Amino acid sequence: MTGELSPIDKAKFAAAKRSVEFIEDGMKVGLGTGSTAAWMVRCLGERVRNERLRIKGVPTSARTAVLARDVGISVISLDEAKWLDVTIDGADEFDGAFNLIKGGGGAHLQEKIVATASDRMIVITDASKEVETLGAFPLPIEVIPFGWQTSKALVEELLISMDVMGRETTLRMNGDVPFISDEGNHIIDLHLNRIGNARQLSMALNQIPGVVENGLFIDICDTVVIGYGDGRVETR
Ligand code: ABF
Repeated sequence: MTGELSPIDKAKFAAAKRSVEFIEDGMKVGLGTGSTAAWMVRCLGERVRNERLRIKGVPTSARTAVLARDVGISVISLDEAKWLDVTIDGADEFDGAFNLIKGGGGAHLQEKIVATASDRMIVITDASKEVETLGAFPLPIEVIPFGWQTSKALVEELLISMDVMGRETTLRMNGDVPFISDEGNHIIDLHLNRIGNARQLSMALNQIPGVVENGLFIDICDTVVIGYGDGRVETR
């Protein structure tokens, strides 16, 4: 399944492989998005095929849904599942309290809905994503296309009023056109450098008209599985 992998991919694979050991027969599982989560879906598919596990997967993006079906995982919607035993997903940054920045792949809206509807959330990651304070990775916010420039201006005003260090905001592009999420929205990336009070910022951002969801996951993740380039894995 792995062929010749770079150290970073070996680390992601190691974390992904370990994380699927948490899955038991009959579970309903949230399936994350991104390259680490894609390894997890492949590893889980292997267990489903080899052990005939009867699990149901709820994907957090169209691309994860395609991969999950390809590897033999039975896919249902969140509304069919209603509540999940566990969600396993990647992240862009995590801190010592397991708060996260997600959304570098533009899927944080579905990812947050699915993770929040789960008994537990396991994050799978390589060690480079651990930070003292969140914010070096640009914080994505998903905004509806209608009036997005007004929403962006309101976000900039908020950043000034909250005295956040970095205040640059950029519309995420896909080549020459704005990136469009699975929900048909745009993404604005906030280049903040350091987020002093992530909980407060998350709540304030979601109050702005047009903002659908931001990429801060506060008190949602309870377990982090960290992979290393030499194949070691640490679970916290
Ligand atoms: C998803 O994939 C995102 O929320 C996060 O942005 C990204 C992590 O990417 P990767 O696993 O490819 O490093 O989990």
